[in-house]
Amino acid sequence: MPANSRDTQGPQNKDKASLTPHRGRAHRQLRPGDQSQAARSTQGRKMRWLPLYHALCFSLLKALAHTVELNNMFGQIQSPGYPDSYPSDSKVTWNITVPEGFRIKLYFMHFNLESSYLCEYDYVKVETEDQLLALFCGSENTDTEHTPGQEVVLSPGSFMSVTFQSDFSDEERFTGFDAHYMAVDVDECTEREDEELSCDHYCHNYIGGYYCSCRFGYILHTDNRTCRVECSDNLFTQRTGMITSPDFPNPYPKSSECFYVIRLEEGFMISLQFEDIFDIEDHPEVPCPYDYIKIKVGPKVLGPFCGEKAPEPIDTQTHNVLILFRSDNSGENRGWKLSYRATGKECPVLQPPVHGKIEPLQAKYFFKDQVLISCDTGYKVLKDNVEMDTFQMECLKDGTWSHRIPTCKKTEMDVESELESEQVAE
Ligand SMILES: [Ca+2]
Ligand SMILES: [Ca+2]
Ligand SMILES: [Ca+2]
Repeated sequence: MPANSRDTQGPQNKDKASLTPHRGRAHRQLRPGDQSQAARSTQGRKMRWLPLYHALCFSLLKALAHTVELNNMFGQIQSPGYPDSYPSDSKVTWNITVPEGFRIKLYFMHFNLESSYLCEYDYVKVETEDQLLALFCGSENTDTEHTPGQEVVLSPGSFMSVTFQSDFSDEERFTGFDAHYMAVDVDECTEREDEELSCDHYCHNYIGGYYCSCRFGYILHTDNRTCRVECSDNLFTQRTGMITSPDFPNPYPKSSECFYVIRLEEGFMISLQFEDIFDIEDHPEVPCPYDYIKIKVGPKVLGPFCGEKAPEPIDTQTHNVLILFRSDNSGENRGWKLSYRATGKECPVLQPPVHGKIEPLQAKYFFKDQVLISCDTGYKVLKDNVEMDTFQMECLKDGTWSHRIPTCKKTEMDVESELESEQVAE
């Protein structure tokens, strides 16, 4: 504190000229249009009062230094004694606090303080908890000292502290200041630079706050900022299919947790193949800390997968696959696309029975494939001593056929008619 540091230096040092010989008064003498000649003529008077000053110094300072807490949405701040000249050795701090979502606007209608190099003597200081916003002194702007003029001081947050300090003397009469403050709305929608606080889709400003909303089809996350999608319930039961991240190939939604289940009958085995476009937010050192895909295959979990290189094709060897895709609350990445295919075990190649045929005729048969055995004209399918026109067989999950292949037997009627024709021939 400038006042206190000077107080400890003893009365003989109280003369302003001797306090800061290198930059204070000396600097002043170098400035054109300076009033140091007049100042020097008053020094003798100042010196005579120094012992009295010394005696009264601390008690006076204590009596005049105080803090005022202000919590209104607007108000007025004036130097002590305003509009009369302010007293020496006076220090007042006004702590202005407005509600969250507001900032404080401060401006001056009148300003007349003693001028000094870098405002060492009398000044008005505007600051936040950790930041100096403005330092004013004098009655006109110079290269090193500033008066507020028409300037408006805005606090970045909802707190501002204004301190008025006068030193132990004045070279003439100064009338102090008259300032006004008011709470003004923070437009969070246009001023937010921090991505962590800005709205994902739409931002709505109002006096004292703001809120976010989402595009059609999205749900506002409980963070009240990001927009997620409902994607926890995707079931695939076809033998082949295509799965993508939501909105693919546009950037996938934030703060979402998607589940995709591929569920087929036991005996099928699912293989997965990622497409070329693969873009999931990653980190150069930590494996997939933000967004990732995990694939649950039986008791095993594959992944997490992220980055720009798609995973190799995956042969899961199971008929149940769960895919989890998770995104965090930031970033723009295009996502992923995969195709899956379910295949069963292969059954042995079938030889058609003599005088019979197999439909459909394929080079290979797999689980769930069905064939129909039928016989040539004049023959019937004989299976377990039962004659029939056709017989159906199926390739089972373990890679065997449901039945042994039947035979084709000449029909009774045809045997008789054959005999008859033989007799006719004789
Ligand atoms: Ca002064
Ligand atoms: Ca606002
Ligand atoms: Ca992300």
